[in-house]
Amino acid sequence: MGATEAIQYGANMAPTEHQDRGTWVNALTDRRAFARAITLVESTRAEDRAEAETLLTAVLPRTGSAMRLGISGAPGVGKSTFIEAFGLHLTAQGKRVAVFAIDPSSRRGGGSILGDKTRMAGLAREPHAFIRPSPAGATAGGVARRTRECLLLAEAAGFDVVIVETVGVGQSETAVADMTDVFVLLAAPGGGDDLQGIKRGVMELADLVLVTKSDGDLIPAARRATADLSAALHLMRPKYRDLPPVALAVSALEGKGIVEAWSAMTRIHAALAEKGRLSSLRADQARRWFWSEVQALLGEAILSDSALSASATVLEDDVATGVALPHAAARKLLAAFRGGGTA
Ligand SMILES: Nc1nc2c(ncn2[C@@H]2O[C@H](COP(=O)(O)OP(=O)(O)OP(=O)(O)O)[C@@H](O)[C@H]2O)c(=O)[nH]1
Ligand SMILES: [Mg+2]
Repeated sequence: MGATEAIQYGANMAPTEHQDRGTWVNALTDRRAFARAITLVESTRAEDRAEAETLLTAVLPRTGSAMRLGISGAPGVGKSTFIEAFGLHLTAQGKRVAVFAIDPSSRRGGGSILGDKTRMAGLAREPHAFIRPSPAGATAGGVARRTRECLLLAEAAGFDVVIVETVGVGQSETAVADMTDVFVLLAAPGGGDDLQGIKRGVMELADLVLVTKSDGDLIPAARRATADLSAALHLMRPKYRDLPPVALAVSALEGKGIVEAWSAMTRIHAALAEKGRLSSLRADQARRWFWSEVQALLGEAILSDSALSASATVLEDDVATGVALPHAAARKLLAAFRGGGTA
């Protein structure tokens, strides 16, 4: 079973003449075929890209039905452990859950697959769950581009909830918030008055804040953190006036607050869907995605041309040394790009 056939089945498209229905039926639950489709989308090889694009374009009409959740938080806050407990809660309700990760930091290297699969061992074994760790060594922007596409594939393959997890590094939170419907921020108990070190800009992205590890000795600290964060959220201008973000305490270890967290998320999602805000949010996200692809492709086109990339290097140096104005240098490069020559 090839990746393309698996997704075509997921998209309920009519099988072509040479494929029998039995093969297609197996494909829906064939995780390996789905995994291969994801690998195809993540591939950086030019010929794979062409096939991936054909596949994605074919499934596009079948996308959009999942709840897209972003989950973020500092290293060690308990993201993986929470997603494991949360994901198992959802699969127990018969929901299909896909988890993707964006980790722009290099701290994991090649160990990421093993690390996350071990942390989410129960969920990884679930037939209704699919976990894909972040590809190692990629930049946040590069990973985010492909993760958006993986999210669409997962929807076409019938996943009900798609989770995109990110560690709070660089611009990854913004990237994840910009591809999901509901953005959930995880905060650690304790950490004093500095609100667990959460950047204000990140707090403003949150639709819901969950204070993790609310168990055992950490209960009082978690309670304080929840109260502090609630107060801080109260002072901020909410993204949606009728949906002010709240802070809830959870314990993935003891399974506490998981049901409440899920109901908070579904409440937010339903309220967005009801008033047509979800479709306009997604439309805005797609527009921004388009423009970031335009920028990325322009950059790639310039760098792949030896004369242009040589000009770019010279201009970059001029800009760095203060000889040239960045805007003027960029304009020069673009003129060369249009003319097909050096700047
Ligand atoms: N007491 C308690 N410890 C927890 C809980 N959830 C996670 N932990 C512990 O916190 C540590 C980090 O948990 P992870 O789930 O790996 O955290 P993470 O945010 O995924 O970490 P990174 O992927 O490295 O950013 C582990 O030692 C967990 O056992 C919880 O609910 N209660
Ligand atoms: Mg983790």
